[in-house]
Amino acid sequence: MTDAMQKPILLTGASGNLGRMLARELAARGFRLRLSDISPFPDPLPAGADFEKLDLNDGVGLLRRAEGCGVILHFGGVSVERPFEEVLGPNIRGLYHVYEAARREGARVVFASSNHSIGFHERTETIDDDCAFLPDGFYGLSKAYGELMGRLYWHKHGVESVFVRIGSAFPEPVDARMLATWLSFSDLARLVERCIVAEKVGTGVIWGASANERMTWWGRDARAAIGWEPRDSADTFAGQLAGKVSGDPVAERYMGGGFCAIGYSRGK
Ligand code: 15L
Repeated sequence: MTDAMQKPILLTGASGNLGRMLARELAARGFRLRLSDISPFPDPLPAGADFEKLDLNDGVGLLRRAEGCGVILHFGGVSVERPFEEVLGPNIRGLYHVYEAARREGARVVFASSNHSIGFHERTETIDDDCAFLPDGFYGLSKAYGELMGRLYWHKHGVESVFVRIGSAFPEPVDARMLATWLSFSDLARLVERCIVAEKVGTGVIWGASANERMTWWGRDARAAIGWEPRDSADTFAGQLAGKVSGDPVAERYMGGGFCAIGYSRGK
């Protein structure tokens, strides 16, 4: 058992779809959770968890909330493409507050990064964890910034981070793109558990997708070091979803899908 396991774990974004699922799953595995979100927690509080309403813009509040924590699971912030001014506070300033709290506590950060940090890679490529950031919007840019922030805090302060570039974490895949990008809730919960308990992580990138046959886009990452392999697969949905494409040439060409097409003005 690592030191991190004996201390409470701060989960930001606890009231979001992934936060709620992680709160439930991690509490069931015996972790002591401190939940936070700008919105109220919509479920009954899991055993061993408490909740506090917290804006990621509130640096002092975050420092206080993280006191004594061994791990910060950072799932908070804007989670879709939005105008720059809306992304700035929660996703840029908020990340600084999270990393300052991690530095002060000597805590590990598990950052919910996204495929949208690399969304403008073409689907014909296979890219590794050291590929170029090619964000497909201000949201994806904030995720790339978060990964770089994590590297800064590792090299300067020894703060460990796992950057999980989540594909599409939903209860089920809903379109043809997700036959490649889908990450099941159960694979995500086991991944986050491994990120908490792994002895040493330094800084590592994980491609957050289940064992989908169509996932030819994402190659090498740090999963072996963390001790994680996905178990689920979107393949069983192929029959019903293979034809469910957007019809937009930009969305279909790039890994980020529809996010790439938002406000696209380059000429198709
Ligand atoms: C994300 O990063 C979003 O948070 C989520 O809503 C999905 O759009 C997902 O990416 C995706 O690319 O499917």
